[in-house]
Amino acid sequence: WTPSGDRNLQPMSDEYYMGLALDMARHTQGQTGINPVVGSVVVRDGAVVGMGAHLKRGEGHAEVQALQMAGERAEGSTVYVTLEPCSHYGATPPCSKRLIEAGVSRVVVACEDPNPQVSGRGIAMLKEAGITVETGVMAEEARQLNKKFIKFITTGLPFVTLKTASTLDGKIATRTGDSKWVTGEAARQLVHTMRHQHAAILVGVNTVIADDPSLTTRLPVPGLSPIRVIVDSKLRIPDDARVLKPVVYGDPETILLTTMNHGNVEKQLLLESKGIRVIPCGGGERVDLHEGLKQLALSGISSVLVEGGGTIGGAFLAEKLVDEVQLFLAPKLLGSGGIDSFGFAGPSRMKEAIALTNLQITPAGKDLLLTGTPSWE
Ligand code: AOF
Ligand code: ZN
Repeated sequence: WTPSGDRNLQPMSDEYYMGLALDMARHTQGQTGINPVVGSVVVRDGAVVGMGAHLKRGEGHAEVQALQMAGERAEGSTVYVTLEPCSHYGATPPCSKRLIEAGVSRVVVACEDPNPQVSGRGIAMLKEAGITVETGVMAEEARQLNKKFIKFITTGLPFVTLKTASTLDGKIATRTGDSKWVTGEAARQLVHTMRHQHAAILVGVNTVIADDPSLTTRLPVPGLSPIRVIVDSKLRIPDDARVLKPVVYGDPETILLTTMNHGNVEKQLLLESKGIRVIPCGGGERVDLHEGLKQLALSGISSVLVEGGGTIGGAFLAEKLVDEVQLFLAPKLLGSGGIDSFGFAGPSRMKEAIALTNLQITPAGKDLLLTGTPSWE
């Protein structure tokens, strides 16, 4: 939600309070695991009496946190919530029940919960109890904010973001392979923010061999580092690669996606003895990426940031596995011979090109960030 004009002078309305709830949800992106991000605001007699967000899977839901702050003032209040209150017993009891018990008068909901365990039942429970329920207030913003959760809960696959940083002519490195740096500092900070907001980061083994990246989140303030996933069909990863070392302390959070016949059992055992998970995906020459994503989802990973190089990004596109692209474009030209950002065999006809919709262009320092949704019809 980007306010237009003076942020201090927004007319008070349902959108005004929902905007605050959405802001709280937005700022917790990356920390709720497979759960959605949710914010809630309790308003009584024209004043905010409670605010809350769902902070972590297993902990209190947003409405419960907000109601707790409101205490007895929740009675007769209006509660704003960015996602339909739940109706099921999960890690916590149903929020709809809690709202009914608190005696609230009105509940304003941005969008329905796509979780099949809820989907409409929470709203129905509230209505049955005589509470006025309004839905669809800032629904599009709310759905956009939870696009990763929506994909995961409805398909059983993680949301896949493909990120690249290239020159205007689509090159990620020069003809000699030099790639430091394509984009500037502002763009690189946004990349680290993207890492914080994804459960896993994925690269091909060639990137590990060429650059030995650590794939951690590094920002001026501490951020959450994603689980590192390396696609390595023949287990060629160097033993001393940085991605095999722990992020801070404790178990290294690294997963290798490989093939059934990688032909290197000794290496697999060595990696596993270091706490690295090795998951065979398919019996072919290359890792079956669809199977890989399924395996990651089964491990509780609801979003994956694919960060290079050109071969892996191209493979994800060729397999139609990408939900969103984040393309950083540096105002530079490298000419022929450089490495392409998307190494897939292109189509022969222009009408078969992968079209991007929902295009957004944002300046990122001296560079541009172009966001789009590939249409796979
Ligand atoms: C809400 N408010 O703040 C959130 C909701 O395992 P649990 O108990 O945390 O339940 C997770 C499910 O609850 C999740 O898949 C989604 O359907 C809903 N999340 N619901 O009313 C919240 N985080
Ligand atoms: Zn709930």
